[in-house]
Amino acid sequence: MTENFYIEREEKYGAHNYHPLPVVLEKGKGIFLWDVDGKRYYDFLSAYSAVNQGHCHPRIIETLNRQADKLTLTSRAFYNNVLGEYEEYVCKYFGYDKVLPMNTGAEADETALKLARRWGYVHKGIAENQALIIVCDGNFHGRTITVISMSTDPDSYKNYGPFTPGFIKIEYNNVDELRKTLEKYGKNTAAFLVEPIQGEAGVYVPDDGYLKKCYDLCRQHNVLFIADEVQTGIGRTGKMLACDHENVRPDILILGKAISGGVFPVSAVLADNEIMLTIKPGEHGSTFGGNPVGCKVAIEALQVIKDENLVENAEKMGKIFREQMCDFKSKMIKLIRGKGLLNAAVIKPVNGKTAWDVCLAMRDEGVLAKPTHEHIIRFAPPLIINESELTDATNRIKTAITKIENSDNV
Ligand code: IF1
Repeated sequence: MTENFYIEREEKYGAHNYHPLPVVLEKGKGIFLWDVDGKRYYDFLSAYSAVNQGHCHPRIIETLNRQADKLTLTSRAFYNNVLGEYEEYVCKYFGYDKVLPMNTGAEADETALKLARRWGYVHKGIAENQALIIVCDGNFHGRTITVISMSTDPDSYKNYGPFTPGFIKIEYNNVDELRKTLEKYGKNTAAFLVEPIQGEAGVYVPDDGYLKKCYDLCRQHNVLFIADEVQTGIGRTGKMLACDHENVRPDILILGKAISGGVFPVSAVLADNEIMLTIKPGEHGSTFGGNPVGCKVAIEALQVIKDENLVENAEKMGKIFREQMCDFKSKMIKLIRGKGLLNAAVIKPVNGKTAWDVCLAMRDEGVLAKPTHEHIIRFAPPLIINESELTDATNRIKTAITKIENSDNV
């Protein structure tokens, strides 16, 4: 089978809701992926930061297989012998009273919004149906109707209305606007929801101190601080949580992606009792949420992060990556930014070649990454990458860019 066969079959039978880079993958191991022709690539996307532990991590896969052989799903109609083990593990791991297990990031965000509104009515005393949630321009929290109701990106929301009301959108990385908004609407505001680094916006890192100042403002106004760490959490930015960079402990913590090492859809919402116990039996849930396979996989994936010191490695390798990329003199690279191993290059088109062309050239050199917003390329390898691998990969990235800059076809 040629690559085109696979691509055309997807085109023919699959919805056209993505525009993948033309490469057809069939195998992954650690930091590497292989295509159907056996060509090897460095994975510099990690399935959007889900595969932090590396592809098909042997410990996680063994755990998956062992549990899959025994019990996969009970639903929450009954107890099982795994869910509680996971709940205790994840609560102690992140330091919260309770966890609410879901499957995808968007579902976890929805859950956090419900919890915040519920808390606003039950504990803060907001009048019925008046609760507000403050969100940031450029946010990305997923694809459901309520979640896209928070979006400021037309690609996400256009022609999907009518939208869920109750959101106030303010500028990201603008403490003053949050202060003014809280002064005006604080009484009816249940929560402020924020990504510690905006991923979809192009790995947009806010100023130092931003999260802490926002957190303090939320405290002053009795407003919950919710962190969406679906992409930034679990070591990606060089701390266990990106909020740890500023010693902020979110009132509600949203996790997904790497909590299972990219092996199984697992997401989680963590909070303390005052918030979590506002939801009573029958008032929220999911058939697959907290299933035994996902729970066992998540325990193992989280334990791998600690056992292999991946948080420290992400911090160290991230510094080296940014140094190596910043040393590289290129007309196309306007800026390198990021934290830990969540980084991006802002690309200036040269010879009519855009970020997409750079990603194609990188693919040809054996490195896979994906552009976002036409002029930004995200670089997010698995956190298990070592220095010599990183250096080899960045050299390939540089070769790709140099080839594009030297090509004269417009
Ligand atoms: C796609 C970006 C990454 C997320 C945050 C919740 C979710 C996501 C902070 C929802 C999902 C994804 C999904 C993905 C592209 C992607 C992404 F470019 F949009 F920003 F990772 F970089 N909160 N992010 O980043 O999680 O429901 O998908 O499990 O293909 O749409 P989900």
